[in-house]
Amino acid sequence: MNKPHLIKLNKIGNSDLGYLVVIEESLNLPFKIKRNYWTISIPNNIKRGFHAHKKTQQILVCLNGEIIVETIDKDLNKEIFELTDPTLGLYLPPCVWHTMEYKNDAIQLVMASDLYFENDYIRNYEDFLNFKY
Ligand code: T46
Repeated sequence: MNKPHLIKLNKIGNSDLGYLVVIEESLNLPFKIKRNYWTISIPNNIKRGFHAHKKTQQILVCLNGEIIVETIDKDLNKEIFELTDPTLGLYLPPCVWHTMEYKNDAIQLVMASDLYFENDYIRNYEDFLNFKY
């Protein structure tokens, strides 16, 4: 599905010992991971993002706190995802304008299909609207 959507991740364990959450290519990941990154120490209510990617696909997981992700796809459909559950991954296909708002000591883990190339970013909204995918 080439739209932003939530993927339920496998949670293994029990309340006595705690849980382990798995994301694995053959099970629930629609691409091969080439890069992981995470954000830390983000002050409350800060918004980041404001860009789209030309090719990179990503899965975003909120490990702690809350992350409100606003997405706008190429058809200009807008969606809001309120991430508080670390067993959910938000799949972001290419060419989705996204903005993240961080709350309550949010920790974000991202798995990406490509290495970091600044050239893959569309950081200007007008350029996003004009980009031919
Ligand atoms: C995204 C959202 C969810 C690197 O040097 N290597 C990297 O792998 C990344 C991800 C970033 N950077 C540099 C580029 C900038 O100079 O780190 C700086 C901050 O990046 P940016 O302003 O793009 O950060 P966010 O939080 O707005 O966006 C990040 C990712 O960059 C982006 O791909 O989709 O998180």
